[in-house]
Amino acid sequence: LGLKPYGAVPSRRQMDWYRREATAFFHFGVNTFTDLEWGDGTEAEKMFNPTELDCRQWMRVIKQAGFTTAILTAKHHDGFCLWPSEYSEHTIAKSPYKEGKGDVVREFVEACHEYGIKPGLYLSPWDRHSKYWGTDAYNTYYNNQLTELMTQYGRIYECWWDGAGSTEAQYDWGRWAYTVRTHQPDCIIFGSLGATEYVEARWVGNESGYAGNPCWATIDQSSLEIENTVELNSGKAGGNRFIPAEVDVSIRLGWFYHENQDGAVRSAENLVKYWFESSGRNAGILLNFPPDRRGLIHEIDTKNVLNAATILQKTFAVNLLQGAEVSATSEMRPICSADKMLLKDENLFYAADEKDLTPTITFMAQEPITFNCFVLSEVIELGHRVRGYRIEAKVKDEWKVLVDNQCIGFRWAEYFDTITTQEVRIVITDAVVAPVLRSFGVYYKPEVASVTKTIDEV
Ligand code: IPT
Repeated sequence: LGLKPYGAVPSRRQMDWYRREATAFFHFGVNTFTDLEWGDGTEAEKMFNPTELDCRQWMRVIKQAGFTTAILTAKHHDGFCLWPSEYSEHTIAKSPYKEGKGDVVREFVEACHEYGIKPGLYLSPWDRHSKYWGTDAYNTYYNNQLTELMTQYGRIYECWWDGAGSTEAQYDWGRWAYTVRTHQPDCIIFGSLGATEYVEARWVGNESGYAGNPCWATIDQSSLEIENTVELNSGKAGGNRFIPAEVDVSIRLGWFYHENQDGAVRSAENLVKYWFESSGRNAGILLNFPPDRRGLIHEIDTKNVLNAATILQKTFAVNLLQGAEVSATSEMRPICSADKMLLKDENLFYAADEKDLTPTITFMAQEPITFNCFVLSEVIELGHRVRGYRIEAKVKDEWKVLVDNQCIGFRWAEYFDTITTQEVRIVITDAVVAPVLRSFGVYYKPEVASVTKTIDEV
């Protein structure tokens, strides 16, 4: 076809990461029992004692809510290890849980496998317990723990390097990245600060649950290095690295469970908004569920996330443009004709004529349709090519602008006031090379209130 990639493009691992779509985060450890967010490392191991721990319950909930991947805090900043690390005395082996024979990392990974969820692990670089932290010996200590996690628990899909507490630290990131790469060919590295040379997914610059508009997957290496939160949020068109954003946020106020935050759980409505502002903005979902002192996802969290998932499933069940007549001001016929955008097969897509940077693609539905959101995808494997576009609907013979945007990427989705029309078009207003678009759909998102009553308390 002669379609050449433009600029920085995703790796095979990053495409797998995009396609995994939604990852659940589990913050669990001594903080769950001390009611803290950041333990200082002096917590007694005997504090850790979940009474009904069941990682399978976690998996049932997230699976039903449409997640494909899950990440567990194997060790948070307090240094307490949820697995019996050979290299530390501050571990689950000294806790009353299963009389010191427990291994939550193992339980987690086994539950993942049982439910077809891909496991990932968080191992905090900042360690407030280890006497080695802040010295060169810590590089070996951390590397040993990382090696345990990367070699004893099967295939791991994401390694999460939290930058918190590590601004001044001098770590041997290259050695740690080498450990991940050697043992885990499918493992994406999330990270920041000194690790930027090795990271494949970036922080989105906030913990409030939204990517920027735009949110380019490209960004400059220099912005990553200084952790420029504005650029982390929006990326940079033409940036020299392809490092897509991951939107980590908690379903509750805190990352860890606190009973007094049972009233501060994101509502289904809020979670739907989160989907649009992360997954719908060319970024990854990383939604945290803090297991409680029983070791279970709390009932309120379960109910809200399942209600949100139901809304999203209902919304995207039918593309209202199915069966529409598609035309474009230019198209690479026959292989990349514009009608390919309505086919589910991701190997079929639309490409504008090589010389046409500003095509318009028009969709004429068989009858008037009523919708309030759209989803548009670029063939991101070929790079961010589009730099500006509008979505318009014909109303009473006039084209009405629904959205006027810059970025598409793996997926761009947005909702707006409900509109009824028979004709919709995508007007590409700016591109650096001829646009290549994978799919387009318009949908009707029901009110959250319409489903909340149909789901029983779990
Ligand atoms: C913040 C870190 O500074 C950043 O590097 C990244 O790890 C981020 O957390 C992940 O959410 S620290 C937080 C208190 C904002």
